Amino acid sequence: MDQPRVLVITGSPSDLPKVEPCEKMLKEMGIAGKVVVASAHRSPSKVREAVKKAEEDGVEVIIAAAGMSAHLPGVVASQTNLPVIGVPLDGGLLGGVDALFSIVQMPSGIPVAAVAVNGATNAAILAARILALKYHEVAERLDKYRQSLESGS
Ligand code: RP5
Repeated sequence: MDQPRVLVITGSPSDLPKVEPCEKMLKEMGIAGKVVVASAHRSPSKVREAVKKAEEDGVEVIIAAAGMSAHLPGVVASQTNLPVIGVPLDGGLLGGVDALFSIVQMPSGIPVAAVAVNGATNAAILAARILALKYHEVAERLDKYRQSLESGS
């Protein structure tokens, strides 16, 4: 069966606990989310390989999370036409504002959709909203999720 797929790429093993809510929400939405650790600065060739493999595997949205000087989402977006959602992570002296500005301030031509600092859950929901345009089951799960927010459950 044609399953919706997302690549979650993050800059360091130290980011993984902050990325977990994203994995959880993707699962709730019935989306396959593969997590890869690769740094735009320390392992750029691994980033390139992960993006290429994602395209080959039929991934339709990429979520890229990083802290500090967070170039990862922008670098990923420079290598693909897939929509990229950037998640700024806190850590370091500037508490995530550094990562937020790094992700949001993309030059014209290479967009990255940004969520809040540590907004991993919203990144997954935004990915689900994109995939819901094609996958009816994801749209149904999103409806159910919004209803659960309204009813407070
Ligand atoms: C960024 O630098 C990573 O995304 C991480 O948030 C931050 C610190 O990385 P480590 O020094 O903990 O590996 O590239």
